[in-house]
Amino acid sequence: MSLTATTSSPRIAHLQRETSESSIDLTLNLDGTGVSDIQTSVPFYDHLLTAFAKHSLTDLTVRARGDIEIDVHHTVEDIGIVLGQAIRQALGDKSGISRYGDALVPLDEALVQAVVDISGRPYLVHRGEPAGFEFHLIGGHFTGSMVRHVFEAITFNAGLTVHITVQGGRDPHHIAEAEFKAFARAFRQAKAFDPLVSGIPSTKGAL
Ligand SMILES: [Mn+2]
Repeated sequence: MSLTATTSSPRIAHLQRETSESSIDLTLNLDGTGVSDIQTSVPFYDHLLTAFAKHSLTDLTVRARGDIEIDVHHTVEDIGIVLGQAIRQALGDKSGISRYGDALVPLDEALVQAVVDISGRPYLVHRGEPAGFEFHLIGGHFTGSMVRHVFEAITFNAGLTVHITVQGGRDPHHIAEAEFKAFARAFRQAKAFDPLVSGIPSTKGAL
């Protein structure tokens, strides 16, 4: 059994994306310590991505500008797309990883479960946000509906199967933050190298 394939190349990605709606520069290291430097021009999103980096032990640098004078939507979604693409690229062939992860994370009254499968098959099941959550402007600028939209963007572009279930919660800030923390913790497990795994953890031989 050889483990060399699992650590042969650094799991790092640097992507730039420029459109008429946003300009994004993102660097990610899946084997980091959770250090982040995030300036998206959307303050609450900076908060969420900082939490993701910290709790997934992913080093993450993001510089983004966008047409936030219209709405934060384009900038927030586009960063989700680039983050997903960077995750997929950095994961490489997925040799030696655990593949699955799950977490149940509270933030005061909010409680969120996240389950991640680094499957290569994009699928998001997202449920349980309380009625009206999608219309709330968190911090006065971040629309609640964008939380699911970001997970759609990450999941579809990274090739992950993700189930996120909000089990309880009242405060929109708590709920959104707990969703990102739960996803981060589950992803941390899934991307981690498992010393008992040799090669790609799939009966198909590919993920
Ligand atoms: Mn959209």
